[in-house]
Amino acid sequence: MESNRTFTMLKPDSIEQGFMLPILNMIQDAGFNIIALKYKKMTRDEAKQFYSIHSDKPFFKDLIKFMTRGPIVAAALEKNNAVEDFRALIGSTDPKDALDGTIRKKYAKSKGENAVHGSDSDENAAIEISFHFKNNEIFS
Ligand code: IDP
Ligand code: MG
Repeated sequence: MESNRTFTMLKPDSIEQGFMLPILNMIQDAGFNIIALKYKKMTRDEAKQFYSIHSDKPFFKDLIKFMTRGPIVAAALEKNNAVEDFRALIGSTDPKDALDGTIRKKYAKSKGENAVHGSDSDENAAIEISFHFKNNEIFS
């Protein structure tokens, strides 16, 4: 069911620092099933479209530059209450505000370079999963 799915990206800062596998382990240990997985570099157009909701924000240009400077890991995740539970696992946008034990507390450097993405609603999870994966790339 779509409401049991969320979407994540391990951002370029995570990959550059060798945190790909530790973060994927944290995600699995928290009970999420990885049902789709892709290692890729986003084009500028893809990043602009993915983050289009933020296009009028002052940090948009930096965000696009950051998200396209190296590869990301994109994943679709399945778990009961996936969206909410995954937002709890990653912690606040700014790692300074993130709780102990969260991915961003452990691995993020700043509010901009904050290690991971997590969908903020079931509706956006579905949009973001289909942005990155075709149906035959998802193994539920
Ligand atoms: P979220 O990733 O916790 O949902 P959003 O507000 O949706 O946070 O912002 C999307 C992404 O844009 C953040 O994860 C972060 O990389 C970047 N961002 C958000 N706010 C700021 C800011 O104030 N300065 C720099 N980058 C920001
Ligand atoms: Mg967001």
